[in-house]
Amino acid sequence: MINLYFIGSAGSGKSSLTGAFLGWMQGQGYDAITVNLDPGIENAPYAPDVDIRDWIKLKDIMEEYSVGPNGAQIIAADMLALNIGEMKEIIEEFETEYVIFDTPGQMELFNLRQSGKVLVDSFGADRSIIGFLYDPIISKIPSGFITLMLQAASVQVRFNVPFMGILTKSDLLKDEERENILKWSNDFIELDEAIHHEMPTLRTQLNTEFLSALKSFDSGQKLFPVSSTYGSGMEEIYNTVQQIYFGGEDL
Ligand SMILES: Nc1nc2c(ncn2[C@@H]2O[C@H](COP(=O)(O)OP(=O)(O)O)[C@@H](O)[C@H]2O)c(=O)[nH]1
Ligand SMILES: [Mg+2]
Repeated sequence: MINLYFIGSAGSGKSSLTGAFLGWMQGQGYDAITVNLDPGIENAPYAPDVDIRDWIKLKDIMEEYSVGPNGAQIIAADMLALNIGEMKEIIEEFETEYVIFDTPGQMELFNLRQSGKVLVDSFGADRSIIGFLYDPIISKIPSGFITLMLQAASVQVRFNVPFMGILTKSDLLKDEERENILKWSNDFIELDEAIHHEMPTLRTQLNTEFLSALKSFDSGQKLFPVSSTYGSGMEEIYNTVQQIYFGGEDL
């Protein structure tokens, strides 16, 4: 069983990609289930097979602890750890090959709080892969792209599992914008030029050494453009996972 986690900033397209990738998997005749870990999800674009909302309801937390929606999200993130055992049992009953995890809307609730790490480890870090989502609107500006690379590196350090970078909503980008982003992800010298073009008087040491060190992470490797709206790029996600865990063999 493979656990695939989609992690990314709020609105980067995690839930949409969960639905689109599931749809693609099913279309190919592959067996997969989805797990929603976001207690605050609204209008989920897929029907989760396992849903954190069966255990944790933001409304209940807000009433019980007299907190607003943001406070409730934090408490909910910590409560996640309490339900891991039960959730794991239910997931195992499905006897499926692929479990696709949609993570909380606010990335730091999964990345920084202990429960996210505990969850990934409990479900088997050795059978996991993280798909880190690059929001296209942030990515098309060099400083935004570098910021996301830093976040991706932090996620990689945190979870210590195989990693792939995914450029979401690529249909929103002009061809030139998409090509630039992919170029930066492949070539830190291009990225160095781009950031100096954007900010001629940089106050930080975002030099080629820094960028090349950042690129040496798995998280600094090739990006895969996808569109959940058009269903493009799904096969590349699947192939990358297969490559990492089965040396490219099909299921
Ligand atoms: N054009 C376009 N919009 C998308 C795509 N994927 C997601 N969106 C939109 O981006 C917004 C945020 O998506 P969502 O999946 O909820 O992001 P999440 O917060 O990371 O789960 C929603 O309005 C989606 O309809 C895509 O591939 N193309
Ligand atoms: Mg979501």
